[in-house]
Amino acid sequence: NNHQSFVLWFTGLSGSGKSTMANAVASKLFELKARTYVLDGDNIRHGLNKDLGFSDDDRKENIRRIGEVSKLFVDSGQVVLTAFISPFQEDRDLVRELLEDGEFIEVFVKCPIEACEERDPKGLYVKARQGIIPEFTGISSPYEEPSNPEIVIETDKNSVEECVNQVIAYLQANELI
Ligand code: GGZ
Repeated sequence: NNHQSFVLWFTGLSGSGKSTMANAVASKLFELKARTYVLDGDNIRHGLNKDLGFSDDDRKENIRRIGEVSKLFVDSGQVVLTAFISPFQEDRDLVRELLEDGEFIEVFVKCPIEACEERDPKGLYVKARQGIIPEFTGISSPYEEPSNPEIVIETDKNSVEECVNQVIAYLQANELI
């Protein structure tokens, strides 16, 4: 174990590739002997945050709790990778402020909504367009693009491997791993 503790905070639309990227980067970091943990909807929204929905207030509280949990993992010496839409700049900034300087690495998973909607792996965009799912990010609920992210990966232009390499290169250049 010869690495810093930090959070890679992946933010982007539904279907942009946040979970795919967080897991792919975690695998690479595991090979590099880093201790990693991925927080995503599966282990947070189904457990700790199962009382929360998708109103603006609930999303805010979702991100606040995830920020606090991330801080605990960082305190325990881990590399945390989070994969949540986290649509509001203010909420992402609050997590940044919770952590020490340099511990919060905002990764904008940039992918045009047209491409996300084309992928629609769970059929959610179709349901959102039909109004069956209300307050859907990018359709009927806002997504605020990061104003100053540490890393931007473009999942419609580059392969998963290329995007992973981009993140790893950032971490090495900043002597975090
Ligand atoms: C956005 C929704 C919604 C609404 C359910 N809006 O693509 P997915 O399915 O697997 O990821 C989305 C996930 C978003 O949860 P987050 O915790 O990341 O959101 S936030 O950070 O805004 O709190 C999507 C599914 O939940 N989902 N309803 N209305 N995404």
